[in-house]
Amino acid sequence: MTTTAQTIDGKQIAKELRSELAEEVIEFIQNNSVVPCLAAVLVGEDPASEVYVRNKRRACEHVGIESQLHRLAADTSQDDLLKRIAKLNKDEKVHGILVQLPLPPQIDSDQVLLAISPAKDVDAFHPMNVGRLLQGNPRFLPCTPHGVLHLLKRTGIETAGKHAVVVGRSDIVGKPLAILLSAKSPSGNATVTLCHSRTADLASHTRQADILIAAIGIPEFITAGMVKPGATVIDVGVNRTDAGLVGDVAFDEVAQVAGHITPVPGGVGPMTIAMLLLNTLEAARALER
Ligand code: L34
Repeated sequence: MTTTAQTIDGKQIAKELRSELAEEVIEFIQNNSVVPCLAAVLVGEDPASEVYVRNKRRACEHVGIESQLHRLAADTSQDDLLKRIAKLNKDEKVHGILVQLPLPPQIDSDQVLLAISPAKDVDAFHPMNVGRLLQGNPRFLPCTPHGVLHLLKRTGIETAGKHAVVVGRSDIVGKPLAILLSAKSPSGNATVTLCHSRTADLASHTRQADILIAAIGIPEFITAGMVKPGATVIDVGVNRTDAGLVGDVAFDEVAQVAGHITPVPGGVGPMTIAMLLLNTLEAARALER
């Protein structure tokens, strides 16, 4: 017997979120006579980063958030990048700062993320914001993990008491998602298994998942045999291949087994961007208070 999973439409959910945010932005501007402003810093010309930053700026425009693009050459020195960040930290017009990753090899990313004012750190990558998240008192939720939680919520998928299996332990997705899903909070309370490249017998873990999160960056890595029938499968992968953009999940076959599944594109990606807008508005609210 084959079933077909319900596709979770991240593009549509992000759109709904943006129209809610647009109203909140109008209200914010009326109350504060200030327009929320995001400064995006793009170093070099990574083609994927170009696309993501363009999508982020377009989304800002849609909801009435101002955006600045700070373009720096691929051979920019660490010092020059840190100087630019220091300037943005001081600029009262700027509420959110985003330094698009990955950065070129001559740059020490940890030092860069450490230099961003935590109050403007709308990615929530600064160690202080990571620490607050770990301790259950987040200032901002990191955009991609928050986007995933929001997709689950809007789809009516309960996390409490469920077994969530996260595949991938990156600082920007897997690690924070594992923390959020296991947190004592309405979007958490799941039992979490965090798997990675050194996990033995990975499929034995993924097959236990009520909620399976694929965030390893390997095209179509999760196959039908790794999925429990009826599971919710969230695909965080955005892999650029000769065949185009593909996720970490073999969509067609997994959709025959899963209960719910996110597509790539049109799943988690648009949600990441919607959450960035939310964080920028939150940053503006906190800074203008
Ligand atoms: N600092 N660096 C920083 N913050 C982030 O939150 C990110 N990330 C990741 C890469 N580096 C970062 C993103 O923004 C990944 N990411 C991201 C953002 C948007 C999309 C995908 C990844 C996105 O818009 N995805 C579309 C397809 C776009 C395309 O055609 O490539 C989608 O529908 O999935």
